[in-house]
Amino acid sequence: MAVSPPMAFTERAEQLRDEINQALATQLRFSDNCPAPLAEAVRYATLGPGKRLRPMLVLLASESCGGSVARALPAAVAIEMVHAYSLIHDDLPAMDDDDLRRGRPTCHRAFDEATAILAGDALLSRAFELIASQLGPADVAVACLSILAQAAGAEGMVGGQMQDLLATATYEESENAHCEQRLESIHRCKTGALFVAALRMGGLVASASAEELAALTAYGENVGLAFQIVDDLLDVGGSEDQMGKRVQKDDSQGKLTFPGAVGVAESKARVAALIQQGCDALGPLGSRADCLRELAAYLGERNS
Ligand code: GRG
Repeated sequence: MAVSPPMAFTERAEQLRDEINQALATQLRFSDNCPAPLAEAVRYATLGPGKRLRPMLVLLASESCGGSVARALPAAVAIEMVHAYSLIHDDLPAMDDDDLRRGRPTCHRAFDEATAILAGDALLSRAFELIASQLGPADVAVACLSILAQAAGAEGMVGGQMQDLLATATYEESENAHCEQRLESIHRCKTGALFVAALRMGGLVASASAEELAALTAYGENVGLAFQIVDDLLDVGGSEDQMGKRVQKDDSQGKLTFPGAVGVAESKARVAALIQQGCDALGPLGSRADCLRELAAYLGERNS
């Protein structure tokens, strides 16, 4: 029997994105107990055009450890819900005060501020409800709940956001020597924690060994930081059309960024090194992790 060639990465990514989008839409159907404007705001903010990177990381991590997409899907959908909540809250006037997200008005602009806050809250709760009710077996579900809660909470994403607010409020040129360390810490919590959680949940669903989980974690730490440095670079050099959000905001808000701290050329060099280290870490997973390697390369070169 003829063996078909491996599916090109972009084709595979498209296929996974379709599956994620379908599952997200299904999981965001609410009963009549949910007020209609709240359901509408949740669906507006979540189902809009996003890259779906975090759920894709869950699914590819699972596959790279021999697991199936179907079993990992609840964890994938849950982490995208947490991500969507973070974007809604990050855009609020009390945070980044943004009007544009994914090329459309932000949730609080399309609805109102109170509805946007509640939409974020509802998404966060729905994420945990989904894992608890649809991921099995029970010990894996409990482990995933714990991983996601830690990554999203005060010592992860929410803590990173707080660190970011504090750094912006106190940042002065004279503190440059400490900038890099502070930046890495902010990025590892604010963005990196969810990347690592995605990979570890994917591994756990596929009954990964300790060695495989360590490989996925190291990949997530390196690629997560690279992703955020690219985000900083795109804020300097990208366009609003490409990014679907306002650019050149970091500098005008006095934010601590990698290009600001080490320059554009050094930031690009760090991205390349981190992507390489991330891919090298995948050694124990062999060729089953090729899609994760290709995803890392894409993340290093993305322009949106
Ligand atoms: C306010 C609870 C709370 C958390 C805020 C993660 C975060 C913390 C805020 C997100 C805002 C932001 C610009 C973070 C930095 C990089 C990032 C996470 C960008 C958006 O992620 P993408 O590019 O977005 O994966 P899409 O739209 O493709 O899903």
